[in-house]
Amino acid sequence: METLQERIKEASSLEALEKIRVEIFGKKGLLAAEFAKLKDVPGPEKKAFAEGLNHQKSALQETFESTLAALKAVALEEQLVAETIDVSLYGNLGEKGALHPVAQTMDKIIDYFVALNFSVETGPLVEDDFHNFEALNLPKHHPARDMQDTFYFADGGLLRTHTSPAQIRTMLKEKPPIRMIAPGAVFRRDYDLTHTPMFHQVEGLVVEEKGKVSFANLKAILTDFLHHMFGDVEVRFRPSFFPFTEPSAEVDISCIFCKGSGCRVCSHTGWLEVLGSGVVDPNVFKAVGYENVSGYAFGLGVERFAMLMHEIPDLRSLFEGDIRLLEQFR
Ligand code: 2U9
Repeated sequence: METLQERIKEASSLEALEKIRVEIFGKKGLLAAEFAKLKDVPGPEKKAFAEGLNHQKSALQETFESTLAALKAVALEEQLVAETIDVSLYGNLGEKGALHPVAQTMDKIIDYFVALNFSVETGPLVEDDFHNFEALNLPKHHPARDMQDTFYFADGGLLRTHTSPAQIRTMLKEKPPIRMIAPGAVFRRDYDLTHTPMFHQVEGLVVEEKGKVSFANLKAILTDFLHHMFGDVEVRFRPSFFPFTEPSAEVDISCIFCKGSGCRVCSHTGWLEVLGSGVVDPNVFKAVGYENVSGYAFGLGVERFAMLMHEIPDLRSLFEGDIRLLEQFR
């Protein structure tokens, strides 16, 4: 029986102890077998035999209980260590946000011109007739001033239809030379697949002493700029007309989707129109009091650039705030 005491004490886990319990105290266990012998013990010895057995049984039970308590304490300690919560650890930080694709595109455009020492100028969104139209060689009855295109306020003020008034304000405030870009929101009464009532432009303006800059400089800088934005593309200049530039050109790149062989995006022409540009019309310089200067200017729609760079088919999806679209630009 001494060895049974030891076996109980040496149980290394609750499972091991349970096995020993069944072995000793179970219905078919060692104690039950000992008690069964009682019936064969001769009458006079029965009492002493039973007392001896009961004594051993309670001694074994006592050892069992204390061992059980000790093993339970160890198990609890192990569980507590395993389940410890370290409150100093970082929690789940969630997912990182990102700039909106229009902001990312705007930054890439601005980075190019800042590297070439252009200043970045801004102006008010609510403008007046002079800065938005008159000074840009868009006289009183020019069709671009139509109520169809422009948001007017009751007092004659308006939401700027391009960022050009920022160039006018800069020229009125500073002397040449000017090397500037004007990024920002503009407003037009338009809404379909490729037009929203608010969109973003970046316009550029360079003004130097007369004769120092020409269409050749414009062509060189815009070609390099389009390579910065779209990589290895063909660039072509097409004659066009803008009231504020003369001569004027629209600038195309070879279609970035079909590489110029013709597809739906480029209407099977192989070319995508991406910029307007030209040599600044003398009437614009006259309006701001500049004399003996030459200059060139250009303009682009940022959303159109973002759509082409990321193959976004519907302009309106850029303004819906759908997280599934935005998640793709992290
Ligand atoms: C001044 C003088 C000239 C800016 C220019 C364009 C051509 C042009 C469009 C591109 C797509 C507008 O966003 S868009 O719809 N812009 O084609 N912009 S020349 O010319 C200026 C600006 C300011 C003082």
